[in-house]
Amino acid sequence: MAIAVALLMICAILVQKTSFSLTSPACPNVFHLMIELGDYLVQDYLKVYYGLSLKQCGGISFEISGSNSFSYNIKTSPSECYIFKNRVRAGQSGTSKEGLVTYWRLNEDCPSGYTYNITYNVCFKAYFRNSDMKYWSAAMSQCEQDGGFLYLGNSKEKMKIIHDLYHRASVVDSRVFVGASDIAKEGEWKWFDGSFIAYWKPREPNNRNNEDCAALDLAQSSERKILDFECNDRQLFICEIPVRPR
Ligand SMILES: [Ca+2]
Ligand SMILES: [Ca+2]
Repeated sequence: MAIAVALLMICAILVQKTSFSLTSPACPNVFHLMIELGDYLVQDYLKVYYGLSLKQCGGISFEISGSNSFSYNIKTSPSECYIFKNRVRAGQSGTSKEGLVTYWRLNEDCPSGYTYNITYNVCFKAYFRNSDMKYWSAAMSQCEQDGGFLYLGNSKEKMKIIHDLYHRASVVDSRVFVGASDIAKEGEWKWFDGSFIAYWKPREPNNRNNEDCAALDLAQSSERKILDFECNDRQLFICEIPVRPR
């Protein structure tokens, strides 16, 4: 226990928002990305602690072998700290719990097969071969296994990177799965981090035959290329992994 307390003292959590603002680098090896998870508590947490500070919660997550994300709730009293083994993201099923914010520990480098993008500080991999085609949930699992998630296409500029990737590859289908769904609640479309989809391909989403998973139609030249698609259709996909700031 004495060792655990000592670690908590020296190892402050660093929180990285999508704007890449950082807190003081007291523990430069441990960076976290803030995920606005929202109002669902994913139930398969390893442990819950009460009354810890955010930094202490991050410190405990760091100490527990295999944990790489945690959720923190300041609306409860005392505050609640949920430690997860796997990445937690929006769209997973859970019980209603207001005010949860989730943090992911960031990888240091891109895994093999991934390409680093300096603008967004993420690694990308396009699974664009015929044999890569997967159902949406299997595609998400592949990305999580790699250390990230399905592509987060929440800005027009970022979409351009994918467009360029697509035009360099010879692919069998222009539609690729990305990291948004309305599985948790029909019609409520969220990216993995809890942000809403801001623009769609014309006449989408239409929920035809109950479509709950997002895809990009890369044959569309405008940025309005997101459509809702059947989750149980095999498609190409793109993964991204956020990494520690350089
Ligand atoms: Ca739907
Ligand atoms: Ca559709």
